[in-house]
Amino acid sequence: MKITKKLYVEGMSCSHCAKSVADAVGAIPGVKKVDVNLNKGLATVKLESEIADTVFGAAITDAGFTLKQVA
Ligand SMILES: [Cu+2]
Repeated sequence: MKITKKLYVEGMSCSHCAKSVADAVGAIPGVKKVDVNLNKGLATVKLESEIADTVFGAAITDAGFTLKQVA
């Protein structure tokens, strides 16, 4: 099973922020791949299984950013 989700993240202002988000989201078990687009404030994740939005939200909050929306 392959799942792709788009995480809209608020607060990223530079490449270091983007890397922090990529690392935080990438560390969640079940996340296969993360691509962060800084300009769009978007992290595209590929998952091996379903992960609750709240799990992404917690990881992103811990990294110092805000998850606005999941699509
Ligand atoms: Cu930054």
